[in-house]
Amino acid sequence: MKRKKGLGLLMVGVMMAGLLTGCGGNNNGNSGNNEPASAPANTANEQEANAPAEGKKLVVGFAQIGQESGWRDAETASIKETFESDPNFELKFSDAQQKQENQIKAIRTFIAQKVDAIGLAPVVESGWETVLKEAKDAGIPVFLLDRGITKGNEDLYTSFIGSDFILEGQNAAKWMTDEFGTDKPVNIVQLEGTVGASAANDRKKGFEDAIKDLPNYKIVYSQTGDFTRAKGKEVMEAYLKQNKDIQVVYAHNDDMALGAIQAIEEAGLKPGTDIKIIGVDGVKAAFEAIAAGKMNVTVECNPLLGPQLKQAILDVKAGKELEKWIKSAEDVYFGQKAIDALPNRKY
Ligand code: GZL
Repeated sequence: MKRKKGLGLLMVGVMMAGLLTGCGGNNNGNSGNNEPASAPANTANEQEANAPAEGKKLVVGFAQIGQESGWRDAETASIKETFESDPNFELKFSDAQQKQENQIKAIRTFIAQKVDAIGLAPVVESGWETVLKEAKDAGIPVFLLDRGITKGNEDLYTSFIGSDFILEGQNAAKWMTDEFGTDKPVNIVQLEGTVGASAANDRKKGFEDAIKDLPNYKIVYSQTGDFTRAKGKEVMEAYLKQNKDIQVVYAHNDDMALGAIQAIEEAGLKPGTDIKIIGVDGVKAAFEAIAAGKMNVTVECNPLLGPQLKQAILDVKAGKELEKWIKSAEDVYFGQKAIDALPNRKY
């Protein structure tokens, strides 16, 4: 361990020199073109400085959830691009197909392979204590990406890199109350994300807390669509068969919102006009739906977290103290602002 650490530190020192001289990467996702400010390309001598020192690369194991949404695919692309394009890193990537037991298995494999760092996007909040304790006992730093785990386990991971889901829910509610005011009845269908996921729990909490003292706002139906377009459509179809007197759909991600739009059209109603559509993520298809008048707002949640994960790993290997929560900076897009941003959206 000593030798590895020594080597690791030596190489990181070399890389840090390269990083400090070469790239001014930024540490938070930003709105507008939804790309973190790209670092200038390395010049020849910076590439030299970044060249892997003798000995091993930093090996990173990433336990990804799956491929349930456009957002998830964008996050996977960001992680792969970040680590596979850097000769100082080796990425071991696993796709759990939405199953927590597969993520736990992947983490155990990474521990057995003695990786230098583990990244995890926890599909649900609970059930991680045992395996993350095994990683801690093995001296391997764990970084949570995009979703959190049950509170009280902060000692089991180095940092959480991701968004403020409660704020996202509040921003969704704010758009709605700005749009409708408070003096007329507003019936809402809420399409919830994956049961038990922090993104779903907190987007629900932020939204519902924001309207709990507004008697005219009623959530008439709330059901999980598991963050997928197909399920979002299915849930919306079933509900419209029993009641069409709704004014808003609040979907915990854009993919479910896009599925609901299809169901609303097939029921003979006009999404975006008869029923206002609120999504979260900021995927390109949502911007296109807003431009087409079929969707009203998307609350951005930045998936381009690869650069932040890499920087966090380098900082820890260089002995730096990290924030427990490395937050993404995000925005809310509707109307002309969404139309103007569409050409620059990268995911
Ligand atoms: C948010 C992420 C969520 C996205 C969904 O950080 O966990 O999971 O909002 C994705 O699109 O499925």
